[in-house]
Amino acid sequence: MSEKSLYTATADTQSDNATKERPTKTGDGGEHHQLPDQTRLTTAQGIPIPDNQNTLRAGARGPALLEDFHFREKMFHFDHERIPERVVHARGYGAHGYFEATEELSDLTCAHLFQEKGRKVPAFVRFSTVAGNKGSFDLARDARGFAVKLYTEDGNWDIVGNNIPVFFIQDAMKFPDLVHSVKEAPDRAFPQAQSAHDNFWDFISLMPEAMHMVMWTMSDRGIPRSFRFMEGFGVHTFRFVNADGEGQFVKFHWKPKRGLQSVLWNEAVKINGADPDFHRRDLWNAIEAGDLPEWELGIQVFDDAFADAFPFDVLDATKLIPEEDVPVRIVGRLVLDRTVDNFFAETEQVAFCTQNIVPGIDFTNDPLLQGRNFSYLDTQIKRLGGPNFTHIPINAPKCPFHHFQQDGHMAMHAPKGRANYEPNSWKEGGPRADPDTGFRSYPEQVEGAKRKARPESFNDHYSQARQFYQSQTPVEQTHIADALVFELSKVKTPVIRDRVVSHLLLIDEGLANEVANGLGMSSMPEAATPAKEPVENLKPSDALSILKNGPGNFAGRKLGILMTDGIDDVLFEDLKSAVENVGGMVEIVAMSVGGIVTKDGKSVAADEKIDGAPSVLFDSVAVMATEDGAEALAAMLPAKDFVSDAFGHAKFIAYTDPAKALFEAAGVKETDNGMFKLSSKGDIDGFIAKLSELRFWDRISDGK
Ligand code: HDE
Repeated sequence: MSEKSLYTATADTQSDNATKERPTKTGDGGEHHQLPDQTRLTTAQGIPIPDNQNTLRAGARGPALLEDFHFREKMFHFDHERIPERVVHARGYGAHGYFEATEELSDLTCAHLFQEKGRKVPAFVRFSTVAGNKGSFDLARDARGFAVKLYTEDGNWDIVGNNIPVFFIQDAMKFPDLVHSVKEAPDRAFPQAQSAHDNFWDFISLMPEAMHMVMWTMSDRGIPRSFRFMEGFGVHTFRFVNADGEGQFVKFHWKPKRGLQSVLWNEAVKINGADPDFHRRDLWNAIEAGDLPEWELGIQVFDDAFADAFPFDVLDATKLIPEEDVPVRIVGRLVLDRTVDNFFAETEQVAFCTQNIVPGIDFTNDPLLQGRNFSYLDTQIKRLGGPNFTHIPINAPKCPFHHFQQDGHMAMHAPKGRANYEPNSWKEGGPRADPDTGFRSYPEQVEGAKRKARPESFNDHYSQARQFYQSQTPVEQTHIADALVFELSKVKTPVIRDRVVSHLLLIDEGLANEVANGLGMSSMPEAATPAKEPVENLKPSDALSILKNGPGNFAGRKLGILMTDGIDDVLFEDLKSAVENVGGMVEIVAMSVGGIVTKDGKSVAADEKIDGAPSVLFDSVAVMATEDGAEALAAMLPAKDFVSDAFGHAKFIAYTDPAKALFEAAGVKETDNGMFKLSSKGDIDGFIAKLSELRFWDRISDGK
């Protein structure tokens, strides 16, 4: 084969991108097209590339030549594409948006963005799981990161929070141990993205301070339906500082506009198989569809007198302040309105640092927060390769900034002139510190003996865990017990299970009994010895329950309609528009992705083939089938799973009468009040009205 024919054949067999390649001068009188700059493929040095398919060789079948600078540059760059993933929160998903102050707060803080109602600043948010690696699945039972970067006019303010308001540990010293214990074991490198294993529970059972957060992660908060339907919390107590230098304590809350919602554990397990990207896809699709995710910013503000009287230490990140004690005041809103252009450049390279605060905000002495202030800056140097990560557009402030920092790896801002120190006496001498507007720390008095110690005020590890458990609905309490039984059943060492139950006895005896029974324990271990006797009488707090804070509507949720050929056009159109009218989305599932043909002969394309869209991906389902259609579906396992799972997961279900054959084949013999036969517009209205409750819990009275 001649060199020329080999070249042509290869170029012709390329995929889309490559076939766009134009013929180039081949030295045999072939055409030479000069492409416009933006479409001409070049090396990173800008040198035009004639052929992106073949290495430079000595003869078509000869050895590759080292002088092929194009090949070497391309491969060198590819070899270096990965940067270290985050040690924790490796799997995450981000989006752009804005924050708008809905209150003026100048009495509380001099933070620029709160000086005027309506002030807006750009924002970038990254949600994440904690334990899993970058390629792990979305529905792990885990806390979720909720990290917000606000590009204010006084610099970047990062609120690096979670969807759970308390943390496992009280002192940053224990963080590496906590994370080692929950991540895959170092010898076997599994299990991935889960806490259901010996190492985690071994550590936790030896760290009673973790019990409160364990209640949260074992609750439905650990398996959110979507990032859009979860709360965010700053966790630590921070300070607001006003222009007169007066300080108040503050805790930050993000409240989702669409209300709270979680999935069931049995769904989570199946979603991870059906769509490991369930959460990121959900966020992307919602923004692309214009259904913009939104949260309100709430603050709990309190003074030293409250802090002194509160039964727990406000510097202890394993405790929260119930909303009933200090109401949450809504002062702003966060809207996500733009997906990223490039995942790596934005979501992967974004560098959140708890130390990024602005004038008007300050830290407190929470020992967890103080440790984080070191860790985040330190980790960015490793991850992003040097001290100039603030030059990356996603991390750069959007307000003016001037300093004398210079050089280093990948420096992008080259200062001009000779003044690179201060003070100097040059005419163009550069920026100077401003005592009036510069960041000032709250002038807190500090004293004490230098020692490694935990204050006694951090000693009660069980009271708020109990309060959390007792604030849940019976369905939610059952989920917590089930989650504990599931996780501890994966623990192979009986003494670890015993130790966990010995702590549960101090939280709630009923819960401890349920878990012990679920584990088949022959005898109850003795209760653990608490560092401090728990308080029995904390009032339950409704704000801690998801089910008590549901959306009350179906907006932003998804109905999956499993359809067959020959269905009634009017009924289908009515159902679809009824869901859309309440702000919901509809996805069509059929036996083939080509879709179906209605009774009137109209083609309806499917979004998914039945095998790829189990009912766990939807908030509610409908089955619209003819007799023949139902018979065909009844012979398909994924279709039977579709309905039996929807039924088992307490979903509201609509169906056309002939579809009953499918339900029967799937073992759903009886209909109940959560199932709606559709034959008229009135039936549809009844179904839609019920959807606002999201689930028909009565169907699974034991909550499983
Ligand atoms: Fe983090 N945490 N953390 N963390 N954390 C990181 O920073 C750390 C803690 C949180 O989307 C790391 O850039 C220490 C609490 C979020 O990029 C690292 C301690 C809370 C994210 C780190 C904590 C968080 C991180 C890993 C104990 C909730 C993801 C890579 C003192 C309030 C941010 C990175 C993103 C990420 C350290 C505890 C939330 C290693 C030492 C408490 C949302 O710096």
